[in-house]
Amino acid sequence: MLISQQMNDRLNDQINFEQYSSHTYLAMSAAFEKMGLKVFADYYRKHADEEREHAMKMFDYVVDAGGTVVIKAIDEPKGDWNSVEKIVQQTLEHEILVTKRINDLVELAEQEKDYATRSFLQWYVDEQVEEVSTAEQLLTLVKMAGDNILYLEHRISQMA
Ligand code: OFO
Repeated sequence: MLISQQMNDRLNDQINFEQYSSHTYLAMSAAFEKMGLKVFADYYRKHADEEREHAMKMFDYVVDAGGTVVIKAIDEPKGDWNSVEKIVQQTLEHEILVTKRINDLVELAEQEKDYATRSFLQWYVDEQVEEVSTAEQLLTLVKMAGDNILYLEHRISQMA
């Protein structure tokens, strides 16, 4: 096995967290469907699919590194599903949390001189820059739109 048992366990935790991210964005998508904001709903649904891809990319890496993938229960997403601004604010906070988790994994890889995992994780480091930036932009737009949230849907479709 190319990776330590500790790294294997932490990657399994992150696979679970990426799936939790997917679950969370799917819950948000459902909330937007309920509000009749179809473009927001589609955008979040696509984001949910991307999070599942992040989980599967890590799944494949653990397999390739000779580790063992362990699939665990996914927590139920929680949030205020009635407010567009609160959902987008939660998205930003979630992506900041994911960034911290990826950075912690990078730190462990460097401590263990595990350069294969360090290299693998760079994709996630770069992805998080984009995800945090997109969530920040979205939150700014939502705050500016105020009650005119429907006008934002066209802009969101361009960001997707
Ligand atoms: Fe997996 O990038 Fe967002 O959370």
